Amino acid sequence: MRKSTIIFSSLLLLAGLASPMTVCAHAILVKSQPAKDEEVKEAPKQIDLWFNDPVRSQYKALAVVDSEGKRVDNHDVEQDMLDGSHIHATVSDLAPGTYTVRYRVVSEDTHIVTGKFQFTVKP
Ligand SMILES: [Cu+2]
Repeated sequence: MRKSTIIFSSLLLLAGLASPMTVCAHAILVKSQPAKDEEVKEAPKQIDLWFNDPVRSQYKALAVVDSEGKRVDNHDVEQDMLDGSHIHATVSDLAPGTYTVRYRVVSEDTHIVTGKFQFTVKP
């Protein structure tokens, strides 16, 4: 088990122990570029995600995979220095097709937020 996996498991456990009455204010994805289910004519060079709140700089992850599950991002996820709610990663030259973006961030309230969406590059 990788160390990061153990840390995530611990965080999940902590989150589970928290009272259900706790006011939850974890970050949610509010915008992306390309947008969810968007069909773009030009292949994007970069994938941008915006959350409603700044997210922690640690443990953020953003992966883009093609329809065969092959990873096409450059493993270079970064957080905007001035806007902590904005993360981005660059992608290699994308051929026409449908791509899935998967993300995982840790909210300020320590909750892990994961999600995915697709976009399509038109021929
Ligand atoms: Cu939360």
